[in-house]
Amino acid sequence: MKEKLKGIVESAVAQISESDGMDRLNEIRVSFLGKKGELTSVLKSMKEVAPEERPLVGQLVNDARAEIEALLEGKKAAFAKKLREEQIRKETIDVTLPAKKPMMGRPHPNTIALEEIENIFIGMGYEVVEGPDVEYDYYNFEALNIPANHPAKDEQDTFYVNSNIVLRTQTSPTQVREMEKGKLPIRMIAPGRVFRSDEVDATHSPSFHQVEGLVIDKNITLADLKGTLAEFAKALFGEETKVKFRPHHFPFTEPSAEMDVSCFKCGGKGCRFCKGSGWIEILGCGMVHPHVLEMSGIDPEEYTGFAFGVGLERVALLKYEIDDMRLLYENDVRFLKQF
Ligand code: 2U9
Repeated sequence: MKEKLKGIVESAVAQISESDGMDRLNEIRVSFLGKKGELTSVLKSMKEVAPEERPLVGQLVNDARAEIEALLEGKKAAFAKKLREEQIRKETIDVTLPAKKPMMGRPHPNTIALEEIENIFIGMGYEVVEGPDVEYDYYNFEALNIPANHPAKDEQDTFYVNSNIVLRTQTSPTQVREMEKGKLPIRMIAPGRVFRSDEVDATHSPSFHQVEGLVIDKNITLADLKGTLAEFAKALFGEETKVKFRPHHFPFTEPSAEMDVSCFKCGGKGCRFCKGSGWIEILGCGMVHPHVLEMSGIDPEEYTGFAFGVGLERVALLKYEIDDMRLLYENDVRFLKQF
């Protein structure tokens, strides 16, 4: 029996040392220590052993089992170590390889256009003032001479929070708040988001941006308005840019006008870009209505002023030759990374 056990252990030692992986090791475990394994069958044949020898044989079988188990465990640990070493070798990072370039953010075309406009006016001594997006009806309409029955006040055009509060439809309320402070003269621009209940298409959006301007001082005339806006157009579209003013109507300015710039693509000859006319409409403007000055506590006999408003998206679309306003809001990286 002793010899038989010795033979079993030797065979186990040989097989374990030759094993090539965990699967083979498990097969060996089953074949020696499993229910039908070689060592188990020795225990089963105990009844053939003389009773006085059984404790000794039992001990020998246990020793053999312990030895085989220890060998199996040792080999298992060796395999695990080898596996881990291979994994570490595979996962080693070559720090000398060039790094993956991170995606860099860049200014949105609206932001580029806004900064350009702001810098032009800052250069002329204007202050940049911001105001709230949510406004009282008074500041958005009444103080700007827009009467209760004006179509702009219709719910189809304006988002109402309640009967008294709106999402501003223009940035003019910022100027009204500035006038109310009573610190004159005023030379300011008011950039910001505005809201109108419009359907989305290539040229409309329910939320867009404006830059409005306001100058109030003694002896401000239409000549100041024209000179200032002509300089603005040259700075924005190039020194050779010409401007022309067409009479218009706004409730808050009198007289009012729209300003066109000569087409910066064809120089005014007429092309696809300016739809053959040689001119491109760029902004609205006018002399501040005396009633608007009065309502904010400014004496129209002593002070006069001019104001203007330009759509920021319109400038961005023109300057960067973008043909659909929706591109400015979709934030598709493939579009944005071109600027
Ligand atoms: C005060 C008095 C007058 C601001 C003005 C315009 C003309 C104008 C449009 C440009 C394109 C709106 O975004 S747009 O559709 N704006 O044409 N805005 S004068 O006049 C003011 C503002 C404040 C106290």
